[in-house]
Amino acid sequence: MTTQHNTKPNPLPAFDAVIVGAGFSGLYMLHKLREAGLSACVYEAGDGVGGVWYWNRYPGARCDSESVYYNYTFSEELYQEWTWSSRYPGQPEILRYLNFVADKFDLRRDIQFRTRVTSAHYDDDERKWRIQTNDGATVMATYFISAVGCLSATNVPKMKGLETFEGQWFHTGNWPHEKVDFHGKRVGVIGTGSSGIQSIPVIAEEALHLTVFQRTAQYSSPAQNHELEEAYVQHAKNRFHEMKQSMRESTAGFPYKRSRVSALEVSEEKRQQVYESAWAQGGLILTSTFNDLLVNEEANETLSAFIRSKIRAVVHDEKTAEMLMPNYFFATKRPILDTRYFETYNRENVTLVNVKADPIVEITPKGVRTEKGEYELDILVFATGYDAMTGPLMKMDIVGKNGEKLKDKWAEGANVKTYLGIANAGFPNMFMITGPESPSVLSNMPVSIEQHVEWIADCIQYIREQGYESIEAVKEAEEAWSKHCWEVASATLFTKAESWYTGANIKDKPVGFPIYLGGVGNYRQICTGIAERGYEGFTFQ
Ligand code: N01
Repeated sequence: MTTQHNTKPNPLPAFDAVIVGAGFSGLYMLHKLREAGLSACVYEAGDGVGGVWYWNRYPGARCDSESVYYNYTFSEELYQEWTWSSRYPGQPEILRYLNFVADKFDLRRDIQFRTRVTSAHYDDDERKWRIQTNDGATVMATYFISAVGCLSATNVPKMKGLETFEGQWFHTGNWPHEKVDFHGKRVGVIGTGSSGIQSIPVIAEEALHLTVFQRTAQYSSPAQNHELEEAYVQHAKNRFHEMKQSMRESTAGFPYKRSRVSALEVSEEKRQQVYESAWAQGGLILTSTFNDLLVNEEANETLSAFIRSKIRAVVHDEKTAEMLMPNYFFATKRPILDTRYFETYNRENVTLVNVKADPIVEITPKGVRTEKGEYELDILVFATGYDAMTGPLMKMDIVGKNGEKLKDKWAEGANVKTYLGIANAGFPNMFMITGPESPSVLSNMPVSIEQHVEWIADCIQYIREQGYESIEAVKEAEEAWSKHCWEVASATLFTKAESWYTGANIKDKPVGFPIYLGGVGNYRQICTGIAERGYEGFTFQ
């Protein structure tokens, strides 16, 4: 690992940049900074690259962005060299891809694995970050770059008695490397978000009995996953430049065409045809079938009702089907793609428990006790999600100028405020890749990651060329961005649901909407414009 020592005597190792996390974001950030001639060190808690794809090894884990679009596009050579096997890439394949990237660009030599950043404090005098890791080391860095991802702080709800459970328990986002054997076991899954809905059908096939503890019934549609034909992959490769441009200019980072038609301006028959066709096609396309599904309650209800009818048609037992009926606005919680999820409830070895009607009281040594009974279990799976977006950043003790803690800045009651989701007033030379108030989780992540990494690398280049030492977001610019973010979100139905998007899934977390919904293409233009105008909304020293 190359270190760059200051001219002033300094006993601590010093880097131009410290990057936290070796997932999609951290790997590309390292590559970009190296290209620009900077010394950089990546700290990664896992013992391999991959980020969420390193940790999420639960049964059935698969991405629901189509593989040919879920790629880096900064290198055409890389795009041409890698070939995906299925429409939606499985976790092992994505992990292989990220390892391939790390090897191709020789990234590992600047990554320190099995190391967590515990704190990052800005030294006002030195204008540098003092970064501590869990192995007791301290290093200095001019730039502190968070590449921690949006969904890496797992949420295991505090349930009375968990420590007394005599079986094994796991969280989907922190799954063991060894295969968990469900054969002959009584298994419980708490949670029916994307992770639960992907793992439930797979676990049900193996387990002696599966009990699903559902709090909120969810909309889910078939992924229609399948092996990819060589000709299809080749076609995607041939269209690399066109596809890259289209994704970068799009609303959500995919090269899909979005409808310009309202769901309410077509006949019932036409609407059903459109929904049936999207259903058969599979994937996230359902939300783009009409242009007002996410802003108009009546329009949304047409699609919500369509999905409910699909669930009813699949699930044989009426009582179970009723428990599975979602009643929020479709897609205001993260849309879910599944493979034979609702069919799973027709199996004799699967029981559904509605924990809204029959709440979990405690975990006992033998299993889960609800108000109405006890379910004996050998294995308990928490598919209970994440303290999203701010959670991974808050796990580190980040202290900016004048001793201000990021935790206090984003404290309870005060909505998160950032500038562009990239920077924070009071935290000079700190950058967040896909931070709160950027398009992040409501976009195709690699597209948004690349945009941030490239913007940050250009910004650092600018600072160096101009002979500045630091850059910092201006408070007023941050206020204005946050306000804009909220205005855009509140014109949609997204803010009406209780979801991890809003923070409602985490007890005592301030509820807001820290995702920019103005579209990936617009957002890119805004960020580029700000840079072109000499980094408007930032000050330099
Ligand atoms: O987490 P979630 P996830 N008692 O928060 C329930 C991405 N991802 O890991 O809805 C009982 O969505 C909770 O209930 P409720 C994707 O962006 C992508 O599944 O809050 N239940 C909910 O059912 C996704 O959206 C992929 O009422 C409790 C579930 O647990 C995000 O990660 C795959 C509870 C949590 O669902 C998170 O998905 C996997 C409690 N105390 C993940 N606490 C793909 O690309 C929580 N729940 C396919």
